[in-house]
Amino acid sequence: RGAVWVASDIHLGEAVPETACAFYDFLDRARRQADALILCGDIFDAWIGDDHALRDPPDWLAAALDALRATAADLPLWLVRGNRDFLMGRALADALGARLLDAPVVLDTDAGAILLAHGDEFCTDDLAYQRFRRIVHTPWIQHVFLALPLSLRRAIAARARARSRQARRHKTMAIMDVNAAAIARALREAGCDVLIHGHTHRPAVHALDLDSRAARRYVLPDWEFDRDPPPRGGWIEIDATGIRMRQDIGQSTADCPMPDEPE
Ligand code: OKV
Ligand code: MN
Repeated sequence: RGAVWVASDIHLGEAVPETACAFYDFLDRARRQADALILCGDIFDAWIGDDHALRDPPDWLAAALDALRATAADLPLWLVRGNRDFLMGRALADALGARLLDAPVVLDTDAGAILLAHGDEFCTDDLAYQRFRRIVHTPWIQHVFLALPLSLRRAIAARARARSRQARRHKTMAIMDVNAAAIARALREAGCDVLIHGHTHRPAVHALDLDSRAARRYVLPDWEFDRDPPPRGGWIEIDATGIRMRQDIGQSTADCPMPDEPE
């Protein structure tokens, strides 16, 4: 309760120091201004096991873990798994002092009951993706994957990403958006008339008609600071006065590390 901030789709990875910097700036703000922070999936662009991250993290990942740990020390931090970092586990949450949230989940907020999910589960028109999702969400398959040596996990992940990039070229915008019936079904099942999700990178507030009741769907933006300005990013703020989209990000990026200039 109090002010809950929700963000998603930061896609942290080695390639985007500016995005990471803007995100750390946001974390600092959340520590001062929010009462709880929920990161609603795709915090990381890839995740091949908590062991990899915790044992010997590369510099960019060590920095991200430090920032998240510092945040969790000041306010409750909840992590939702996305379609990319779906392998985030208990070991990571424990190491950060954060909690994992199993989505879809109904939040009891000062603005009422809100259904929260990453959003990929609603993209039911994308049959190839849903097939991939069913496979990699199968518990025994995850166990086998996590038991493989890191080098092999890295190789499998690289192949999966390459194949996915290839497949996306043949998909239309409509196929990659959420399915209206899947949204209605989720809201109906949860008994909610507000949904917040990310994943599609199409920030918006949609008015819906749910069995002749008014419902709303809030879509979180993704974060991207290094290419094609203006920078993208933002979050949703939930408190007793309502639900608001906020995009006032990245105003103090002066002390950001800039990428190395080629010699
Ligand atoms: C995450 C996505 C790569 C989309 C593989 C079992 C397997 C887990 C995995 C491998 C890939 C996560 C863990 C990654 C998301 C992609 C490409 C497309 C659309 C298995 C369990 F292979 F054995 F079955 N993976 N990685 N994609 O690189 O982070 O979401 S990943
Ligand atoms: Mn996503």
